[in-house]
Amino acid sequence: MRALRAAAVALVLAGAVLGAPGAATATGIAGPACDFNGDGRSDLAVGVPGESVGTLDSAGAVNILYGSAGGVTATGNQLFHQDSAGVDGVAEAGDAFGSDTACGDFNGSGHDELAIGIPRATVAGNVAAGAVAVAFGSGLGLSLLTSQVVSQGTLGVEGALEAGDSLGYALGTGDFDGNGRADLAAAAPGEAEGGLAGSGAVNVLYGSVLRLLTVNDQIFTQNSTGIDGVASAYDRFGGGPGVSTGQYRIGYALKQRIWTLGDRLHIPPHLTRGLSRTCRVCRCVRNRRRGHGAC
Ligand SMILES: [Ca+2]
Ligand SMILES: [Ca+2]
Ligand SMILES: [Ca+2]
Ligand SMILES: [Ca+2]
Repeated sequence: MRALRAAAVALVLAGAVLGAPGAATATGIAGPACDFNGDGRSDLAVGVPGESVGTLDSAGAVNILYGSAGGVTATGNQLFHQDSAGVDGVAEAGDAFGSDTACGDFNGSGHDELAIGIPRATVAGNVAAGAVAVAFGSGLGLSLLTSQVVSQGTLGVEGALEAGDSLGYALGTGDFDGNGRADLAAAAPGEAEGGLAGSGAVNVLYGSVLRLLTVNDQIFTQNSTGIDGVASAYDRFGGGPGVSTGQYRIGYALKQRIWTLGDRLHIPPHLTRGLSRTCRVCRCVRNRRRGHGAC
């Protein structure tokens, strides 16, 4: 059973379950299956991880646009960030709220919820440990007044809270146990499985009548029992391509071996031998501007 669940997680995170109810690709745009207000029309959530909140650069935000008879409309649109009323935690520069989003009806209410990745959030002093905020759907649209924020520091959630985990870097949803309520897969590609820096992990949390459960959840790495592959340092299991991490947009191809921690860009020395640190960062930015999406 665990192996089957892991396979489902990988498919959703790869954006391969297109068209499944509530599923969203790992692009930072949740849609088209999301219906937050239950009116039968899909709604759109657009992550803006580089958005400034006040003077806080790249604290991040999400724009919510609703469907109408004429298509997507600005009427009733919403803007969420971590300082919005009802959201646990506070916005901080570089949090990258909205780096990825995914929707699903976690509580079976008939209104989809929106999960929002905050991969660079500092949690209990752990820089870029990351978290996921959930805004709940209602007849009036998404509401943060009953929002839920989960991290690896949340009581019951699998995995140790550590700096650089980057939980929420990529999100996926699906009904993994087939009980009619959507479940959430949240990648933590910076997880250090068995001390292997950046080998990566995926947390899976299940829906319930009220909200996502923080018990009976799971965590998968390439070293999990029955999982093919072997966890190695910087594998970045769960780190899909083309997802913003705030200041840098880096294609996390498997084995690319480049990752971010806090506000710094880390590149293993053997990849950059002979280059100054400035050159390494410039090369990264230049490649991004050329549309390579990678350093
Ligand atoms: Ca709708
Ligand atoms: Ca719901
Ligand atoms: Ca961890
Ligand atoms: Ca379920």
